[in-house]
Amino acid sequence: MDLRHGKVFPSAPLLLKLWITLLLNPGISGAASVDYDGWKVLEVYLESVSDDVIPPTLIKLEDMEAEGYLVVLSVSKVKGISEVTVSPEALEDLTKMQDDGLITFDIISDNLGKELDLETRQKESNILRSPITFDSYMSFNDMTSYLESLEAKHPNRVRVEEVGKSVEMRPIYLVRVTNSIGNNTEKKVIFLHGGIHAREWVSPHSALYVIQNLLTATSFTENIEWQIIPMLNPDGYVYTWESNRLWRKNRASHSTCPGVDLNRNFVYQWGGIGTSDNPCSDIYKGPSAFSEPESQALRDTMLPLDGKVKACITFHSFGQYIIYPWDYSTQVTHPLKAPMHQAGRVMARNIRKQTGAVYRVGNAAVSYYPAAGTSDDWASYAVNVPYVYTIELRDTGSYGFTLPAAQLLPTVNDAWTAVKYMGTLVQSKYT
Ligand code: 0X9
Ligand code: ZN
Repeated sequence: MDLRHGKVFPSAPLLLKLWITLLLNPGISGAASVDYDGWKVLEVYLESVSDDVIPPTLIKLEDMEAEGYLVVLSVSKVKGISEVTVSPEALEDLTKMQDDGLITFDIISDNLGKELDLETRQKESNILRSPITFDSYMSFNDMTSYLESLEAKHPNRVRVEEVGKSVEMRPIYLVRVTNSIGNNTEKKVIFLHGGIHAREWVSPHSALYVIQNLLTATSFTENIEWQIIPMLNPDGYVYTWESNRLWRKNRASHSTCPGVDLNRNFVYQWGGIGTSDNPCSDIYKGPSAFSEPESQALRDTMLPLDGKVKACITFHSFGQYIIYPWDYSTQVTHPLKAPMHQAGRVMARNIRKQTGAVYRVGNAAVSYYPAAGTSDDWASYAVNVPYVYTIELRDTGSYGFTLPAAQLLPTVNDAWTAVKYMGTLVQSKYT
């Protein structure tokens, strides 16, 4: 039982049920496949508390998640709810808890499995189209083939380098795009990374869409070198295709519960608020800062660029937020809050004009929730990047992580619209 918040939860009979749930669904934390047929999606109401306090119900939900009891899909401070998905067996217990006044929830989707079946049918066929079209989700192998084809097609503008290998030895690629490769010593860098969280499929797709768009014109690559790691967590991504669609972490095996949340594994403020030392938790920080080869790959690529990187954007989903550091505390204001907020608002305005989607802008800890050891706080602190953002892409919760493929193109367009503004801002301010 996780006692890190000084609470013992759930109660003994629930624990018994929990182990039955775990036996029935070993893939939640282990290696077998998870079938979400019959799983419901709930909106659980969170207490309204002050900024730097985690609502007690959210602590309960995170503890239950670490026990394999449910999966937390999202937390919205603004709406005061957390979306979770539960097996039919676990729902019985949650209903009992609701009856006992311990929790309040509404059921918002009756069968997550049905939505996932639809998604499976929408996955791309094995034929790789070039240019890639974003009308369906790409497998890791298709993404890799696409990236490996780029240098031959654009020899003067692209370099694709392996900057590390994942726990399961898959390549982590860095794509560098500029106007003339080789002539780049003085160029400012815009750094993008995607795919930290395995189940957030729109994230690596956004990075690929940006690469494709940068290559169709030369204006955004004038005087700038773009450095992009589209897929930082390839093992997790493959796992979401093959075994558990809602997997978030990498696939490290530090204990019987696999995986480290890579977005809690960076050294700056490592282990602070919004992290867990329980390996079974979805927000497990890892045994030490930078314990994971995937976070090391980002560190080793970005650190030598200290002072050169003028903007860094990391793509996540979902919720439609453009948020900036600090992530780790609601109490500490970033010295560059004003320019980051202002540019964030322009990105949101441009997205609204371009695609109609509404993105909220604000400080990550205050307008979203505090989380320590994240890649964006680290980029801001350790690489001195003046404009740092996490963009939580579509949607606002109707489908969440399992966004239908029909919404992929509009979503990656949101990302591209935001990124384009960063390109023009960096060009006008720093080159
Ligand atoms: O929790 C995270 O790592 C990110 N959200 S997600 O739902 N995609 O997992 C947010 C990280 C940004 N920082 C803060 N929320 N403080
Ligand atoms: Zn994420």
